[in-house]
Order: sequence, then C-alpha cells, then structure tokens
Amino acid sequence: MMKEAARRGELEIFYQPKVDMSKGTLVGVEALLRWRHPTLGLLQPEMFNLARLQNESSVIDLGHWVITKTLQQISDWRKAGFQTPVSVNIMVSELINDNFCDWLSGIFRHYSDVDPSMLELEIVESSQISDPVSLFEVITQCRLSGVKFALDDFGTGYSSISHMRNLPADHVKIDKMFVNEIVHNIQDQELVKFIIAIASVFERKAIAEGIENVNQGLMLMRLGCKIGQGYAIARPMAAVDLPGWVNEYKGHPEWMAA
Ligand code: G
Ligand code: MN
Repeated sequence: MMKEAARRGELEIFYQPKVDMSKGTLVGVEALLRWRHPTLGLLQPEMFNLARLQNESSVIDLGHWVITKTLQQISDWRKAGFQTPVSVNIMVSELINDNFCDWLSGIFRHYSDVDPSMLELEIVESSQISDPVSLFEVITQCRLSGVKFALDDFGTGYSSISHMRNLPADHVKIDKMFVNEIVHNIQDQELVKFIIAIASVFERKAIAEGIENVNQGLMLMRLGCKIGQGYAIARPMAAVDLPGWVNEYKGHPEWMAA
C-alpha cells in the first residue's frame, strides 16, 4: 500500500523546527512523513496506521525511504547554503533487522557530502524492545560513525527508565502528554522535572515536544528544559519553506527575556 503511494509520489516529508527557546535559535528539525492522499488530503502517520504494518518488510522499506530522502534533502539544502541537523523517527524493528548499520554506512557513502552527525534517529518508545542487547549493539555501532540518537516519547512506554539506563543516546524527548497541562498541573511539573534531572544524570539533553503556547514554553524553561518543538514555534512545513522560516524567526520575546 505504502509502496504504491511512494511510487506515485504521494509521500512527502515535512520538517518541524526545534529551537533553543532562550536564544531564539534553530537547533535542528524533525522529519515527519506525510501522505498526500488523492482524495483524503494530507495524512499524518497515525492516520494511515503504521502500527498495523509493524514487523512487515514494508516498515523497513518505508523507514529506509525516509532516511534516504532525508539525506538527499540535507545534501540539497547544503548546496543551497543551508545546514541543520535532521532527526528521523525509527522503530526498534527497523534497527534490529536487516543489517541496519551496514545499510546506513552504504547510504552515507552515496551521500558523501552529508556529515553523519547531521542525522539523528529518534527511537519511538512505543515500539517494543524484544532484544535490548542487540539494540544496544546496533546503536553503539551506528554512533561510531557520528550518527546521533534520541529516545522519543520518553515516559510513555513500558520500560523508559531501563532504556535511559541501557541505551546510549544524545537526546531525550519529553512527550507532549506531559507538556499539555504543564502550566497548571503540579504533578506534570514534577514529572517533567524528574525527566530533566534523570536525563542530565545520564548526560542526555532534554527536548520538549508539543509546545502549543508561550506559557508552556516558559514553564518548561523554568523547569530546566530550554529546547523545544511544537505549534507555538512552527508547524511541520515543506522543505522549500524551511530556510525562509529560519531566516525570519527571531525567537519569542517572552522566552528570550525569561
Ligand atoms: O512523537 P513525535 O515526535 O514523533 O511526534 C510528532 C508528531 O506530533 C507529528 O505528527 C507532529 O505533527 C505532531 N506535533 C508536532 N507539534 C505538535 C504540537 O504542538 N501539538 C500537537 N498536538 N501535535 C504536534
Ligand atoms: Mn519523534
């Protein structure tokens, strides 16, 4: 199903900025898959039920397609004088199948103008980790080439704390579930404080996602998280629009004054 959509050119990647809220600067973007469906319009992955495809080879093909497209995009942007790290969502099943690291080195040989540290893989926590040892090995091997890793949706899965302990990563993404009510909910504030503290002990940087208003950003900064992503900053946008957005973005005055 997705293969045909890809062949028909209906799959697109949108990019959502991540910024340092205190400085008003871009720190990277997240690549998000969208399906421009001929009759249903622009669909997000949740709407075309990626979970149902899990463990099928189509997930791997689709994952490979997204990473390949992303490297092509980084290369195109570079030629146009624009550079930023890009993160891609990846499921555990993609990482521990199919000689992932060998495949990734091959693709980097093809896009030899792209520095591996410009790519970050966000491990989606909801995907079950069946074999933590081999996952550790895959991450460790990929990181040797300079590729970065993030634990996505942190706190929503079955064994977040053990992932923090056992899996090497550069970033931890605070799930939007914990950001939604953060301005008024003291328990959520404490939870986020805990995530930031534990991330810092393990030397991983916290990134908050799903920031929809200025006050959520202010609260996150007060709790110690300066890097954020969400509609309050920008919606995911087409690749052509990103350099212009970055040029225009001056930061949120309320955040920069905090
Ligand atoms: O968990 P993950 O980082 O993959 O989530 C990204 C998804 O969240 C994307 O589909 C994106 O469109 C959506 N998203 C991004 N920012 C916001 C936001 O501020 N609010 C909500 N509700 N969704 C967001
Ligand atoms: Mn993500």
